[in-house]
Amino acid sequence: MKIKSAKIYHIVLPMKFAFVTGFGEIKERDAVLVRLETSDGVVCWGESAALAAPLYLEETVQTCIHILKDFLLPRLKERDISPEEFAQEIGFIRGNNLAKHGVETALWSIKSEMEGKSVSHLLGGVREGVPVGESVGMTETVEQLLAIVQKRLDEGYQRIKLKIKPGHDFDYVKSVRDAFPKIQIMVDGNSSYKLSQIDDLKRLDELDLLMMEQPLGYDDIVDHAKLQKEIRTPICLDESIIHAEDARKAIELGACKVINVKPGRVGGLVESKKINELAKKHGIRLWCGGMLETGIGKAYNLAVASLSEFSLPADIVPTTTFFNEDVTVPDLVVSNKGEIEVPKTAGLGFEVREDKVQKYLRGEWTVF
Ligand code: OSB
Ligand code: MG
Repeated sequence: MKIKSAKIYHIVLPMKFAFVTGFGEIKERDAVLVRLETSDGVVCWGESAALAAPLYLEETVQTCIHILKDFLLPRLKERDISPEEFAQEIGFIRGNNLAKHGVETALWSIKSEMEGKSVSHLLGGVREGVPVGESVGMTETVEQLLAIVQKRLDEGYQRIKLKIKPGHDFDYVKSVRDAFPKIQIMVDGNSSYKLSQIDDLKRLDELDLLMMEQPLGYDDIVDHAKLQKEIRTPICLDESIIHAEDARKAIELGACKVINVKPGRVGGLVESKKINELAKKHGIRLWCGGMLETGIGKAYNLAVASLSEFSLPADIVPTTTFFNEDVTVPDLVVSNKGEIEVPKTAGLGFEVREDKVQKYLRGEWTVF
């Protein structure tokens, strides 16, 4: 097997509604897709889940395209290379984790097709179904919020994540807690607070929250450790964990009790697996986050979420929650147990509809 062609597609999927967070709004979802084809005619896809603007991580759609086109994909030409070898080989390239993930994921599909085993199986996944929750963006009114939460609970989601920011927290979250006294609720601050606002965060302790995700600086672990000493609610880190070494340091410092592993943010499945090992050793709980990926990115997220320490509900939702249409079929389904099935077949586990890629296309590049 040799890789004989590498292409990049930039697509834009319209969203059903704006997703409002502490870092800003997402009104339409850009996606950067990687398509590799081997000498045996196997076609595999990966996704770099960058946003259009550097609001959540510093990478953007354009930086991803640049790194993919000029640094990562040219290395694959006429090569027979495993995802593990690739991850090792590009270790010298600093940052740009979302771009790296786009290539590594496509290589996992190739490996999976070659060996006839699912990506979850290759990673050592232990779960057939992944418990899932839903991330609810900020709404203008409490009535709108309660209606969405009710709808999501009816759809079977196991926990509700509420986006918060200073001035838009306690009353907002309390209204959901009062309306639904028994459900699992967590909050995500997306780095919109400072330690000096600790009193606002302490107040949330009385709402019996499952966890509080990344309230402080996007590159901070020191202040999160100080905060964790002052609050009962477990802190979950998202933005500040960009590789396994960060996770080790955060755990040592007591900066979190939970980690949201987004395979893209940590630069791939190899790194996600390292965090799984670390969490097992230190008794930290994990769950798989999401970045409003297309079905391509979600398929790999499901494989990661099947690893042993990913016991908490994942932010993995059917496409129809946020979008009208996706580039993959069939859509994910939330079972009556509140779980989404992990793909069991070799490859991505979903069909990529190239006609849909064309329908939403903004740009395409043939690297070789
Ligand atoms: O902080 O978890 C986040 C989406 C884009 C960027 C950051 C975040 C999110 C989400 C979406 O919360 C969760 C999902 O993909 O379902
Ligand atoms: Mg988050």
